[in-house]
Amino acid sequence: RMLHTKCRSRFYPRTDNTVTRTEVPDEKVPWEVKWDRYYPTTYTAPFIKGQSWADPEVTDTNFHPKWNSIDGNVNRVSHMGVYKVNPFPLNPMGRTGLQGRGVLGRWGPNHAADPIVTRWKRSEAQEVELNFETKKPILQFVAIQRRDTGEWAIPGGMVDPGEKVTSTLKREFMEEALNSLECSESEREKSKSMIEKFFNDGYEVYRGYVDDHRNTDNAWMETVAVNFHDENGTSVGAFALSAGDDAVNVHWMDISKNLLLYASHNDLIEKVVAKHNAHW
Ligand code: RP5
Ligand code: MG
Ligand code: MG
Repeated sequence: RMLHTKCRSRFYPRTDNTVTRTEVPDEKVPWEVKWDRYYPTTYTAPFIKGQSWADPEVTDTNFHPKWNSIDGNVNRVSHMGVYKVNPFPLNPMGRTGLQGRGVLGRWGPNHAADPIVTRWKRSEAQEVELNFETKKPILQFVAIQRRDTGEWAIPGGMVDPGEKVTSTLKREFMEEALNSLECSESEREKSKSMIEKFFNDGYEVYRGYVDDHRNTDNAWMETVAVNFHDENGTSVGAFALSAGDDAVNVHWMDISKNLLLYASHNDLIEKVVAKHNAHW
């Protein structure tokens, strides 16, 4: 089992380094390993209080969540199997050094979707480029630079209550990589009809836990990552990209093992590379 690391960094995000995680050594990550004096700080960001996308406190007498279930519009089922609740949901990948929800809205799993849009890297003469050493074709994916951390990432986002993952994939790609929230009506129609067609043919590469720096002992990110590949580069591969919403930049990024992406996005990209037998 992979050990999460990004959610064991010293400072919790968006707290001006005022919220510190308890240092969790690798061997103490699993809950099964006894740690009697494990008393991490509890932190829930003040700005999530009362938000429509956020849960109330577990102690709120009006809050009756159905853990490990589809709870009305909210999916509280984990892709990782049944999680423990005592009385807070317990991170299935182990200790993170922080209790509470941090900046995450939901107790337990917070579901996201990641569209991994790929094409082959081509020369000006439109020939697929091979890597000099591996002699394998170079794959490119649509990467966005996140406003929050400045890191490059897959243009993913949270599944809205009641939303289908297939819709989240399209919506987030359109918002973050095609700037659908700010472009003209006619541009939006154009990209929408292209995306509707192109996103029909997806290949699911992963569903499960994400090692996200926002994770805590009681709230964590999970995703469904789907690859949409433009083999000839004539569909989305020929489309003008434009960063929007939480993205400050967007471009077709060459894929190799040297990538340093947000959260565990490197691992997701590696799965896509394996599927296409591309350069890594
Ligand atoms: C990651 O955070 C997921 O893999 C997804 O890419 C992203 C969703 O969160 P936001 O982009 O909405 O912040 O864990
Ligand atoms: Mg988004
Ligand atoms: Mg996003």
